[in-house]
Amino acid sequence: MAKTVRAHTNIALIKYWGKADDQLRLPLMSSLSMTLDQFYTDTKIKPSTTGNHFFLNNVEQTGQSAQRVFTYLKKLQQHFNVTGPLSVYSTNHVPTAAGLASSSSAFAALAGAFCSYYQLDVTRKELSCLARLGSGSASRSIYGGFAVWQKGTDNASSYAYALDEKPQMDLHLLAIELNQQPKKLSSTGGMKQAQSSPLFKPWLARNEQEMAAMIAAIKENDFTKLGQLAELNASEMHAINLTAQPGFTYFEPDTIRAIKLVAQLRACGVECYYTIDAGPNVKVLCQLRNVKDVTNSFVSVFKNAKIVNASFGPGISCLD
Ligand code: 2P0
Repeated sequence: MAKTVRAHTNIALIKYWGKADDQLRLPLMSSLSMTLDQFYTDTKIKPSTTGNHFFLNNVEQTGQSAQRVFTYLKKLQQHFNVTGPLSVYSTNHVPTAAGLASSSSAFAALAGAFCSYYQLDVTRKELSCLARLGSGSASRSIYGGFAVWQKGTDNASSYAYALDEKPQMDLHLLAIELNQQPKKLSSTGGMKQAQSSPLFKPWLARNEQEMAAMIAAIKENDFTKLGQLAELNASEMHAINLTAQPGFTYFEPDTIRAIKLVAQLRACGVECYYTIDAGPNVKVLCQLRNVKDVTNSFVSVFKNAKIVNASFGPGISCLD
């Protein structure tokens, strides 16, 4: 019996922002993420007699998002030499209020649901590779806590592994929704364009060093180091976008205001750091004792901002 599979969203603290192979979604750099408890996708696959279907939150999808799912299913079917039309039922528990992208949890859950449907016995390492083929960041959503996606050199060697699934670190991520507009440039498009920046190669050359420093910060349970490294890495990624040829940015005026607010809070002794993905919204890293102060400060500056307090989430699981 096919099962419903749940995968949680992850946020990269060391970012994946460039592909070495578009088809296989092999990254140019290794990355490291925190899986979140608050945001997840549940997916189940059932047989179909009328071609492929994709239902998201009970609404049948057409157009690009459905096409991406069908292309991915075809790729997996070819890989495992199986056939047949499928109906995919997904529920996204990623509140639009959080402004978080959901492709990491979506493709991890879909890879898991596919394996459950065809009763394929795969390891988590293999599942991570399969999820990667749908969306790079999905490779990391197989695991809870902190996950590392080692870039690898081919389909078999580019997968994520669990660095620490039950971290002891006091770490919260406040997802601050400043802007609900859909982004104009996809991640796939943005990371391609970014490679034209003169800063891209030097950043790539620093990847190993940044990964090692972040892994050390996690092993030493050093929140300050983790926050500093995450903020620097995110700033580097966005500086690369600005200096691409032609340059672009995902920032909106409120993004800059949020960055300044984080700096002000720190100057006042409220330790917090930001990380920003391929969109205008900001995620703030802090410890439990500062969650209230950070939240209140953001609410007072951004009257309409929605804020979700997340911490470590679990790895992929079957629900029924
Ligand atoms: C990350 N992001 O490491 C980076 C940081 C956004 C900024 O992975 O093209 O949806 O499907 O492999 O995984 C978002 O990109 O990209 C992403 P594709 P994906 O989380």
